Amino acid sequence: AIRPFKEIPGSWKNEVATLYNFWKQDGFKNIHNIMVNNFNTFGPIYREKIGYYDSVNIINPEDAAILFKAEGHYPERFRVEPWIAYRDFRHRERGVLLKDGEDWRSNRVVLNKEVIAPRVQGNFVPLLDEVGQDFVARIYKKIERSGQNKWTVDLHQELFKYALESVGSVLYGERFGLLQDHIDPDAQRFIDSITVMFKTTTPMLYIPPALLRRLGSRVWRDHMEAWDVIFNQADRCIQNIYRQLRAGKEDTLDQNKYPGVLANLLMLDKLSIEDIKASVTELMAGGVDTTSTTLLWTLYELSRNPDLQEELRAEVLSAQQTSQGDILLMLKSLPLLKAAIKETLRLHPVAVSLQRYITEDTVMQNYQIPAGTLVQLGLYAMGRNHRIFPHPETYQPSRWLKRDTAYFKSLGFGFGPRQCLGRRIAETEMQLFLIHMLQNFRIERQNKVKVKSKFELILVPDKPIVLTIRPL
Ligand code: HEM
Ligand code: 2DC
Repeated sequence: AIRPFKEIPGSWKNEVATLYNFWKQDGFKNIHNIMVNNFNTFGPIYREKIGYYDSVNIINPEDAAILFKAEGHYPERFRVEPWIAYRDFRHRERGVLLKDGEDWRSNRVVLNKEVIAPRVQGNFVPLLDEVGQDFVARIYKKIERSGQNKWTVDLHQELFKYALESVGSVLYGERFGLLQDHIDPDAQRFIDSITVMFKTTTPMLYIPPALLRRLGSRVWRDHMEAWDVIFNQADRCIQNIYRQLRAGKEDTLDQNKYPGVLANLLMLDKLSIEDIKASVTELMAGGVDTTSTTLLWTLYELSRNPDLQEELRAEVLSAQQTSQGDILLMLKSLPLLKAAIKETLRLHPVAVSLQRYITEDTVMQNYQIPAGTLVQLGLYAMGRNHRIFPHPETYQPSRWLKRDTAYFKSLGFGFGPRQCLGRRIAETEMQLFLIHMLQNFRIERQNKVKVKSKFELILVPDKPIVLTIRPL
């Protein structure tokens, strides 16, 4: 018989104890480990209540499939209240990230065509490839300056710049020039503010932002200030393109040159200016820490697995030979490289979980779950579960190349119509980065320190990753 909702295991009956345990386990930085522990304690389904956050948690791919079948026509994920509060407070429009219902759908449909449809990749590739080349040139320069024929470095700031340069080039069809010697201080402030924005979100996940605002709390003020910097910088970039378009600047209107996502959206004239600005700002902000962190983790794994690094290099070099300079074609013949990115996201997902408010009564693990319930798939826990991924601790991209093994297991970008809007940009940008790095450098580790994840809204390395880069 199907068991009732209220019998789902978990500590949800004791909210005070949950909050206390949470605090004791250094909960805010540790959500991913707490979820792993909970699945170990309660099994593949458990219910949890923290503050106003009440969710059912699942871990199995089969249950993920059920979850996404019950997401409805307007899928909604967990609402990050401080992000919504900022926009309400400043009277700014929400972009697709925070919109819901028909408003979300109609915006998302238009954006999909410009940002994630398969045919747009051809537009992105030349731009992103150029950024990749510039990154390599910058590294050669650093190596030269070191005088040691190598460069030992924590690359995270460099990768932030690479990521912002990449997403900027695609959105605006222009280069910021962040990979030159002197970086624009406004761009640096933008980068720093995104990190602050993410970091200050976590303590507010379980406390109403309005309350914190009334208390004049530090974390709310820092959060507001970070969003202000993000929106103002994005506004400047958007205004710049908008003016160029209105002035009929030839370069922007040149039929043979891809003008960028923003110019296309403006010319298409299907969304209001405010809607376009809101979503382009989200794309710009969403495009920095996500891909850079994933790339840093990938380099970390390649430095720990030198044989695999050589195997990937061989794949890249042979794809280069056969494609004869046609990069779009080359990208189609790199199965192991693409599997490596999947493997990185398995062990080091950006999002600790995927969530949906289910729209119909559903059964999972033989429990009845009513419509309206927030169901979370523990993405980090799933990636490290030995029943789902044999030898989960080993970094092994080839596991993704076997047939019939990926059913609802590769979910790093989410799933369905509400999946990551930046996915195509992110994947292309990361593939090109790795191609250029493998073509030019050997990545070596500096020490054997094991780096773990910490939760700062997105999952990031808990300590610096220092690597040595050598020319081949
Ligand atoms: C949403 C992951 C890069 C913009 C999401 C979601 C995930 C995710 C898991 C939620 C999906 C769902 O609920 O099903 C990632 C990962 C990235 C990445 C792993 C890189 C490795 C980017 C980039 C951008 C971006 C580069 C912008 C250019 C967005 C936006 C949404 C989103 C706007 C909200 C979409 C909506 O609600 O309709 N991302 N992301 N992401 N991401 Fe990404
Ligand atoms: C954080 O419990 C943990 O892609 C919460 O590019 C549940 C939750 C809800 C939404 C998730 C968030 C988590 C992690 C960061 C995500 C976000 C949706 C989009 C966002 C996954 C798992 C992200 C990083 C976007 C951010 C764009 C923004 C900067 C404009």
